[in-house]
Amino acid sequence: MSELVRSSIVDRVAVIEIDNPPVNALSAGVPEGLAAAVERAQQDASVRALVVVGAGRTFIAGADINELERAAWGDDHALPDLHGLLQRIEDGPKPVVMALHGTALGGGLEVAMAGHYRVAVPDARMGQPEVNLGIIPGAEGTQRLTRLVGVEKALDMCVSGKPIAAAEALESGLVDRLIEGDLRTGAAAFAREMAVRRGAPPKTRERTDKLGTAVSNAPLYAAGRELAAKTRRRLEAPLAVIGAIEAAASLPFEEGCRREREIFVECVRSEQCKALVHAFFAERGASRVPDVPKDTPTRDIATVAIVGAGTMGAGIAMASVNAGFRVILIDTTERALEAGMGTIRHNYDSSVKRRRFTPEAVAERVARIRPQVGYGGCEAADLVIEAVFENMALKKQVFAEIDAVAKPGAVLATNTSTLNIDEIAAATSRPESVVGLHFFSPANVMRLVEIVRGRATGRPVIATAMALAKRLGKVGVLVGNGPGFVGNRMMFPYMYEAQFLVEDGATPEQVDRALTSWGMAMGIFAVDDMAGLDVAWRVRRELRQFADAGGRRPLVADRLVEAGRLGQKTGKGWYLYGEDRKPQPDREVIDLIERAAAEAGIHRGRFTDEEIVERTIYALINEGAKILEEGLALRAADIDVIYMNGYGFPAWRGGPMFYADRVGLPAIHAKVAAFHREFGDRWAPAPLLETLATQGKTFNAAERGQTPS
Ligand code: T1G
Repeated sequence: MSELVRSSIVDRVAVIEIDNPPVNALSAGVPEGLAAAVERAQQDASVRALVVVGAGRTFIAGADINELERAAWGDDHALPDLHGLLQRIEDGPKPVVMALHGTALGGGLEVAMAGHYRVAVPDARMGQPEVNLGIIPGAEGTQRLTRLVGVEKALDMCVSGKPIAAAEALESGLVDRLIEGDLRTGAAAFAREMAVRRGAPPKTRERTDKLGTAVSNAPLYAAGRELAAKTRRRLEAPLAVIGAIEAAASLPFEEGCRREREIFVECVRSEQCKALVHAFFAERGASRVPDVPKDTPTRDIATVAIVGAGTMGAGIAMASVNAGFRVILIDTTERALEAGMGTIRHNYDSSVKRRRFTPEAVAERVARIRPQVGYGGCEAADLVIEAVFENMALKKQVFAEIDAVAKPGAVLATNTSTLNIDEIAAATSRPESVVGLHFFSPANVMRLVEIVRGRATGRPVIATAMALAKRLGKVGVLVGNGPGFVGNRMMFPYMYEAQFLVEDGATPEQVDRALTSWGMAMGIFAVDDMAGLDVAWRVRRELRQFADAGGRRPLVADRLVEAGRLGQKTGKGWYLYGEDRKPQPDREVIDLIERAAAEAGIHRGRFTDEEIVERTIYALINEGAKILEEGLALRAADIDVIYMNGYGFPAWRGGPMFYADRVGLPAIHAKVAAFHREFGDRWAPAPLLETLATQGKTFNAAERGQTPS
């Protein structure tokens, strides 16, 4: 018998334990082992009831996504098919109790729903997250969930993909009882209770009481579609899953299952599934650093000092207290501190309004932030994060001050988004303790943290930064120390190309619309306005961008800054902003663009959306290829993770490098080479792009796996 599934009999209850670390996924061997164990227990005369439980930290977290990935790329043998297992569980004469802890997700929840009863510990969570992988539940989940919780709740869970808490599962009928104390003991006791009930144990598939009628369900489907269109823009699976739920409510079980299967298989083969599965593994792969193994010792962090109470510092303070840390928030004046604490309170107030936090939880968090002028008490901090203005001289001064007060062993981090970490580290006596932690704004919301490795950054410091990102609920991606690191370095050519397009005849609005309809969360001009035009302006100076007079310089951005149009914060930038903060096109800007173009003798033309997307997105890809070649990113997938989590790149396109792979590098290269001929050196194809295109390879298969320098 497979060791993936173990059985024991305790007081006439067979306890079947699935043991497939780390998350008990239904990898090959698990469904077979489970089916055999169930069969044996059903036939064993000494057994009266069955309990199925997960070993380790969780119940089954779903089908094995490695197998799903193979299926997505065309291997039909890898398509999960759990029908036989589910039928065997449900049809047995003795009650089967599914005992849930950790997360019962996807195929895990589907297995659980085939059981006759479900019990759970109070902190267990259950969900059908398949839509996040571009698919729908593929093991009769849409059919059984709809029967257990009704159409409305099933729609909500399957469209959002969000798991629900055990208490909610109990209330909605997904779970029959919560078990306080030891799960196995409680589940076995429950199973014995159920074993003495008369008649065959209840089969989920035979339930019809919550299915509603065509008339009562119609508005629910309509609302589901509206929700999917609004919250899961451009994703196919959340819409597709509604079709499967409709089938559950309107067709006999077997027919509904067939319909679900058809939709499931169609989704598995989709482009979006490939991209989203890539995104799943890319995110988890990002924490692997070849020369910093998982067992590298990390430094303990309990207290975080943050220097600078501006928007960034305030956001980082919130992320830190949300993760349970104590925070010392430092600035040079009481006024700056008051403003920072004001931002924090304002943000938390809106979380309370949205019911994300209770007022008590917020009060407790705010109380863990100690605002103060100066570094007093800073020697208690395990981690100091500098979040001051993006100016090298200032950062050096702050680091010298931090160095003088921080305790030995403290991690010293800079939140610079573009500047040289080594130069900053050199202002201290301990460059091995210095690392970049490039948070994205708003730092309490955005998931990405670029972890910047300086020349001297120690391995334990990198391991600590990686662990910290995870503790903050963020994705940390290690990047090398080059101007703009990875994300911003790629963004500049993308942003400037958009500005050139505007000088050449497009409008900011047209460019932004082309990008958002292609899938970007925001257009680049709206992004620039949100960040503040002065940010890029300062970077242009600090990094001496365009110091080389040979290249094409953007003509408009500096003039907007000089005119005081700094973006949203001044009510105008590329766009005009009213109370609602929605960007409105501004004739003044168009006039300015037209004047600048005329003065420079630029002939203005028209562009299709496709041309706009190629000029901007291909600029991103070409720069990504250079970064990869220079070793500033460890792998193409890391660049994808950065763009999907920090720059609003659509996950269903898998990130810029994955997208390029899917378009085909020969086609991308040909276009970049054509732009090179047309526009000159800024479009010189990255040598890596050229090589891979010629060899018929892809970025993601050609991972370099070397340490960023
Ligand atoms: N298959 C394979 N590997 C998985 C996995 C899975 N389902 N889930 C997690 N892992 C690996 C992950 O790659 C990582 O590996 C390690 O486990 C820890 O994960 C038929 C077809 C369960 C909440 O979508 O949401 O069922 O990097 O770092 O933060 O309808 O993992 O260490 O080598 O994320 O504690 C549906 C996906 C599948 C659940 C744990 N299920 N997983 O979070 O750890 S499709 C899902 C998660 C399906 C059916 C369909 C989370 C987690 P490594 P981690 P974590």
